Amino acid sequence: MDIARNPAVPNENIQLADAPPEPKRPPLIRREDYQPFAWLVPQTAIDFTLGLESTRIAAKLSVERNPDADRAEDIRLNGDGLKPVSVARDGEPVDDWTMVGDDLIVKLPGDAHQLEIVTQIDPSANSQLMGLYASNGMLCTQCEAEGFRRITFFPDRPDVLSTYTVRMSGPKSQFPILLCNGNKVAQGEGADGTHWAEWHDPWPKPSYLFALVAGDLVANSDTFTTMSGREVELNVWVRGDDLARTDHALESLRKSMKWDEDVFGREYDLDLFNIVAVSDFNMGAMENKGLNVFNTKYVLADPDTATDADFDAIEGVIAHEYFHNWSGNRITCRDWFQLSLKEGFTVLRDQLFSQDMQGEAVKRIEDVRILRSAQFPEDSGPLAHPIRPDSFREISNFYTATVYNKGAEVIRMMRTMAGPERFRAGTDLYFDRHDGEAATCEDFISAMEEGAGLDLAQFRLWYSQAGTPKVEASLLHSGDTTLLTLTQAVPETPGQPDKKPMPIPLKIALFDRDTGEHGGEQLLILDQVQKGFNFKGFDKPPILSINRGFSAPVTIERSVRHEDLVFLAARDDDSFARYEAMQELVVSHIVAAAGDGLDDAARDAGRKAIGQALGAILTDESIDDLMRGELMMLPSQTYLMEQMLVADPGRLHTEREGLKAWLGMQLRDEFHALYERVEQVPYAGEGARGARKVKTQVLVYAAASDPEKASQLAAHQYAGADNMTDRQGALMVLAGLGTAARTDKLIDFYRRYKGNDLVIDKWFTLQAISLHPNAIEHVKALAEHPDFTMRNPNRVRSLYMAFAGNPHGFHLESGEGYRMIADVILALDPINAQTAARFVPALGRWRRIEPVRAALMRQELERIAAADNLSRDTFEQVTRSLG
Ligand code: B3K
Ligand code: ZN
Repeated sequence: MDIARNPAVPNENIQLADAPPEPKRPPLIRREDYQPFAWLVPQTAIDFTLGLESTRIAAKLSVERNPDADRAEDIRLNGDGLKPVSVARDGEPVDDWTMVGDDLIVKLPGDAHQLEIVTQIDPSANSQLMGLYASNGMLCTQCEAEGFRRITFFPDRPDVLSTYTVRMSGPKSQFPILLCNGNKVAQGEGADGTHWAEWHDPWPKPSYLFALVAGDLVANSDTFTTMSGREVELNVWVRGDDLARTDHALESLRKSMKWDEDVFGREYDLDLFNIVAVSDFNMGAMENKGLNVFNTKYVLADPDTATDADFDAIEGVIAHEYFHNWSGNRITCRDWFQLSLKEGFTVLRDQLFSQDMQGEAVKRIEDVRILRSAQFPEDSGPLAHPIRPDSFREISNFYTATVYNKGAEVIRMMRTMAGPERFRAGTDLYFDRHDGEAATCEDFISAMEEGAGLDLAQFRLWYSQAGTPKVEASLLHSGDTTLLTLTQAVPETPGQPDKKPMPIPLKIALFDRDTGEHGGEQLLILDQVQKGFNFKGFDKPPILSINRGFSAPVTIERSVRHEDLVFLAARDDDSFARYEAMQELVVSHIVAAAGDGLDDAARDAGRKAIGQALGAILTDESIDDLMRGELMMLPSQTYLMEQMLVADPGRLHTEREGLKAWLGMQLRDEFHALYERVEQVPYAGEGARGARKVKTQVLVYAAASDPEKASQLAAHQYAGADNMTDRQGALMVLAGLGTAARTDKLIDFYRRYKGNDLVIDKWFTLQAISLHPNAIEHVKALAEHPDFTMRNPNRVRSLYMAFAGNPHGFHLESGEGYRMIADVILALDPINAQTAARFVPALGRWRRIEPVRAALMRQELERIAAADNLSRDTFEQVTRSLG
């Protein structure tokens, strides 16, 4: 119907005529609109003439009609900010091309053609760090998702696979090392001090996996012999000064290659695997075929400059990118809506790897902590989306915890239901069936159904429905029978008001109250809104341990007695469930205290139960210190806020700190004894990592209960530290205190590490996340520090992302924290839109915050929305956040 004549909208015409012009909205791209591309591009040959300020790109595309697509008389090649210097078709220059927006349209009358397109770009002016850009005198690329179109005109979509041959030339003194995907097939010297190299990648790939690096780099090298006996050369390329900090990365790569052969049967498929570390990078790393590009943060480590957590993160990210060689590169995504096909699956693969390397129990707890602090808030806020989204304006906004981490949980549930062996049969079938293809999530699910023997008909809802399901569990005991009733509800999310029940696999155990034993773990599948399960043989109501191992990414709601949680926190044989019981005990207490409030007796009872559970943990000889350190951590304020429909960050902070102080006092002797024991463990001694974790946790409690004592202890730990974990832990605690040692040690740390960017990032972060009452003033001052720059994403994140994650500073009642982050978004948007947009979700949580602060947050979002020339990235996030 013609909308202007719609009688239901009488003033439509007038409004349209009088209204100011609509701001230009970037188009919405929909999953259901997918069409295969009209042309295939079997071969691509590119010649790069490299220069920091000017790089010339001559691309040759052989194209032929795609028999599976509608016929087209022209080809649309994506561009972003490019102008063609020249266009030739079948060897003849042509001028019958046109531009539609940023894209180049060239007429193609026949069934197969050769296109030659020349472009010229200035990498040094590329502050977005997408496409080809300059970083510290070197050139590197980032093409996922849509960066290749900033280099040359191309069908820049993941379902167009091409075989690439690349020639690159440039001044040898400036770019002694020339790297690209695949294998180097030729090299030589040119005129005037230039040199060149030619690279060929035999594996057809989408443009987002293209990579090129040119610079003055040195390598830490090794070899790996694959399961079929092929020798692969491995290199970790860095700047000269960083070479000594690359052993761990190289070793992690070797471990990953071996593990993927052993556990998933996947062998590497080139003779060369290169990793390059760059210091200006929008994210962690990138899995380009045979040439992974990494943020230095996930490559460089030694005990003096990297914490235990940094070492683990490096191992995990190296593994993640390496595993993409199969889950992402050999089998890629048909379109960007399928992103979780490669990301969710690869996160699961890296999590399983790290579980094998670092220990299953602690790794699982860490992964759940990340899911809860990053993904649960996403799922319950204005940016909620299913792991396979239905639409987007800017794909960069969908590299989210939902697509990655919830995506991994969804595949993990398949593994839980099938068991590891049948799961492996499913992944074998998937890899076999779709090798060399651009596949869909549906392809993965079908292979899993067939290979693993699962019926996933209803399970597909996990791909299409957003929102974290809530499961209510209640126990009814009568005679010797216990009835467990499970009820699920999937909350409403933007665009999805009505949800269907999903299959939720829950591992449970029922503990006998008298013996403290359970008769075995069981897997229950809750696949209806409500289901009851009967258990016999209990004289007294048993104690329920539920969602063991976090078998489903849901929240569990139940009314449970303190004493049962104390029992589970001290006795559950599932480490995750033990951790969970401790969390539940604390969460229920703080949420009640910060919500309706508690009277003195209730507060006392709650604290005592927590103190009893924590006391048992501090002295339990049956657990190692790594696990003890996990169990000692109180739930983060972000997670606590997530537990309340509307949270008052100030009250939560006060309650959480109050509890910490109380526990610190109450368990002073136990903490002291523990510290004395772990302090003796030398850096490389047995259990040393656990010892370091526990040490800093003790300081955290001491800081809340006895700041003077904590300051002395932390200063002592800092001064005596022979490693970054102890030094950073001590400085973190000091940064929150108002003592003289704070200033001393911050100055010392800066002097000691001046010039080491990654460590100076830590120095910024420790101050930005601190509990110090003047944290915001410190951040303001740090923004003026000569080492601060808006042009380096690591530095921006180290200061401002850290501050946005500091609830105590960000949620200042005055709204100053919100204003600061909004100012950052506006200032950063023209420089680096991807990084700017990543700050928006912090403000987007306004609906879940008490009304005074919520209004201030919304006001800042509106201020951003009103700005001219917002990037597509920020525009999309801000408009969705305003709702
Ligand atoms: N695939 C890349 C992420 C690309 C992000 C683009 N905005 C790294 C990874 O997930 O392994
Ligand atoms: Zn990935």
